[in-house]
Amino acid sequence: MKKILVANRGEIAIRVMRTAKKMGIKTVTVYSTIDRHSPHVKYADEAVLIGEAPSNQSYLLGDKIIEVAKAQNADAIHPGYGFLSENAEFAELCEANDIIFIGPKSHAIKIMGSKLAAKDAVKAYDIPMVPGTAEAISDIPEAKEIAKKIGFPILIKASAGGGGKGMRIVENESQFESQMDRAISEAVNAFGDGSVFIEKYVTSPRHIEIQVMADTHGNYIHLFERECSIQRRHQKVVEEAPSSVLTPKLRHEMGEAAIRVAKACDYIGAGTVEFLLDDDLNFYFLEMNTRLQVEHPVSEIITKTDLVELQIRVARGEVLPYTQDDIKIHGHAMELRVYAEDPLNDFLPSVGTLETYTMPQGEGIRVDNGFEQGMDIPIYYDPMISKLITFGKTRDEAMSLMLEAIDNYHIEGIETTLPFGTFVFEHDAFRSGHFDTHFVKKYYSAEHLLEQHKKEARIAALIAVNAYVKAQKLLRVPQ
Ligand code: MV4
Repeated sequence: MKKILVANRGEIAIRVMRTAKKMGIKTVTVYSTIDRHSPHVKYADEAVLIGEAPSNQSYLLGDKIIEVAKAQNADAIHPGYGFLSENAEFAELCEANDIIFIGPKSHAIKIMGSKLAAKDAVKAYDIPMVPGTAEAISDIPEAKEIAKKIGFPILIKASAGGGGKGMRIVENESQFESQMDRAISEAVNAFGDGSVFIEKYVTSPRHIEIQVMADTHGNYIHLFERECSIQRRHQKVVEEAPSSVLTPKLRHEMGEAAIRVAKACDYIGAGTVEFLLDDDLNFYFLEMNTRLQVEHPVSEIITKTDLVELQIRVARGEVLPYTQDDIKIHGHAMELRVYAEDPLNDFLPSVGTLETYTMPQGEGIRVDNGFEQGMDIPIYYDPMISKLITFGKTRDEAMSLMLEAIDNYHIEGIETTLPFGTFVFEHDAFRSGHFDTHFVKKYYSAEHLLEQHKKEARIAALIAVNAYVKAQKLLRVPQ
């Protein structure tokens, strides 16, 4: 593999190219008109303009990207996350054109893209599942009987849904029919597939996911867990590894279960198996993400691996260079997603120019970044600017470093989620590890940040008064 085309933008495009360069592989990337001056374009050995700003006229144009790959003699395509990364047809298109798709086979992408197909695929693999229906609901009265047996509240989920889309909680029996009708029509409208199923609603779960890696020779390993419970509206904001709640035994069991899920779909490459963990530390399989995830760096840090390098090596047909026993946990890593969003204004996208943009650096700090000072944040794409990652020997160390790093991250011109990060990393519930997926809803409001601002303003005022008094004293020195 001499040249890789990176079909993405921003921080992840740069992240992938960093490893390709390290491995002596040439890089080519694609870009839209609005990304003309983006760092990912400058960072690549070659860059090709593929279209206008909207993703469906650029980064989602599979045919065009294949054309570019052929014209530039790329041997492989890395899709990053989002865009074409979980598009089974694109993976097939690559193969049909003799280009290696750095990811799993389309077969695995297809299965895991449907929650019901995923449940069906893993059913012979002894994977713990939330009690519920295994097939699309066709008979509503029958489904209601099942719901009654499971016990309310229950959750209706769309098979084609994802990221929390197409879910409905049903609190009691009387709402069952109306919620079912709504869920089905929503699923038809949003996904063109009205298949829904029901599950017992786990009321205050933690979201724990396991990183897995598989090669083309039948070897599978897991790289432990990431705790991703701190999210708002299904958008993760803070992730960490390892989780502060898993025991070594539970960690082992979840790792083994994740590997079985990967085996169930003949997985190849880097993947993530998502689980819910309830109050009694029971875990249940949710879904598998068939891509490299945003939060992969925390796993890389604690396992001392380079997941992009492993993806590339596996894609070249190499045997995984590690067996399970080689993978150990070293220290603790935290990640904060830095979004161009205003935490004081319901996290609405904050557009504008990065008037000031300087990143923290030093021991225990990694920033996976896609922007630079003077650039505008385009409205066309995900508003994530960068990921701030810190690590230390202990969880406490990683958290202290994070607070310090946030203070040393200087962004002016737009609002960001950095102050929200301070709120999370100072919060007792987060610091003590006693939190679940309801953390943000339960504890956060804009008033908390305003309080924080007020405290800082008070301190600034005190410092100013102090300096003034000192200066006055100097001036009044007797002649
Ligand atoms: C659940 C659940 C509770 N019970 N399933 C949300 C996204 C999708 N991947 C699955 N999700 C959930 N499924 C049952 N049976 C709660 C959630 C959920 C959630 C899961 C992980 C992280 C954050 C979440 C926030 C709200 C709900």
